[in-house]
Amino acid sequence: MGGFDIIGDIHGHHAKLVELLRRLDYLPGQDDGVWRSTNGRTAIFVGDLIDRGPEQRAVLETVRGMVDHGDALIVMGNHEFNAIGWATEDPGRPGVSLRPHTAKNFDQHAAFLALSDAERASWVSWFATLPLWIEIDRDSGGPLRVVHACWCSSAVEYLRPLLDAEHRFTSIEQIRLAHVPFRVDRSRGVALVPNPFFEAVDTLLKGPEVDVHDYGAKEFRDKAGITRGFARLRWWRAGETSFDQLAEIDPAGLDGNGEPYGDVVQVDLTPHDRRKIYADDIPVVFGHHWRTWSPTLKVDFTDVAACVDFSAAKDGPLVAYRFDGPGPIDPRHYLTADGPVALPSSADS
Ligand SMILES: [Mn+2]
Repeated sequence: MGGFDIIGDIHGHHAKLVELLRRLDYLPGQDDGVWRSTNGRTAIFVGDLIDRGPEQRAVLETVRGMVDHGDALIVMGNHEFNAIGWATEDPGRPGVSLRPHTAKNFDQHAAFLALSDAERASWVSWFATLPLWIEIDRDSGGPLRVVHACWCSSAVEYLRPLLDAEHRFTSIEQIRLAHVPFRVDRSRGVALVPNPFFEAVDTLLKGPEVDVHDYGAKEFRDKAGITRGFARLRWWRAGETSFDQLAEIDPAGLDGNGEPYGDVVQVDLTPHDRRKIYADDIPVVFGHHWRTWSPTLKVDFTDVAACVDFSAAKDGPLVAYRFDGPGPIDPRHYLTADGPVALPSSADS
């Protein structure tokens, strides 16, 4: 009895969600249609319900029904955060949204924008009430931490006293602050200084990045063909120290000139960037990072950290991690609609 089923980034793929819920022994209520566990378990969604996939409304209705009836918890993903910014006028700049309505931002958000204005407004006001992280203590079946992209203790502790007791934004002003990378430091005249509120929210919802130039590494092209000088950091890979192991750059991809990238430089992370690597012993489950099924030790999970985003937005499976209390992360607790992980060692025995 009890326990938590932590479900990865859905991105509008309702068919995958329904298949996975059935595999997890959840069934829709005969009276209300709300999906709930037949074993007394609780689902936890890591965010990114929307964008990309074909069934935005169905995903939102299924998940919200579960959350409203106490059958699921959810944290905010960067796509929910971006939806809030797209739809919210900057209080200081009438007519201008917090998130710019650029072509690139439109393309990323197009599937959700296909819903009517009134419907979107209703979903966006729900998004604004979602917590930025969840902590479950030992008495409630933990310890367990859930966050969309990255658990960074300094970011969490910076935000904790500013957010409400459930780690949610408290005002439009906070949502505005979370969109402003720099602020004016009046004590220094017109100097623009980094805004720590933006940085903390950005780290939790989008993950930390490293500047490739700090390591003498080449810029690279991402999946969308955009040249990037900052690489996502595989912050969960505790014990690794080298840039090539920790920076998310595909050696089989292209560099900034469109040439094959080749080997990524092997040089130790700077002390500044090393502080972004998870060093706690409390289990953390997260999404966002477009892993490739099936889960691999030290690549997709460690003893204390488990990613559940295996690219359901594209061709990958929607994945759950079944958390049953203390103990190291166990790959046999990963599950897709097709079943549990096929482990080479257990297949032989
Ligand atoms: Mn994400």
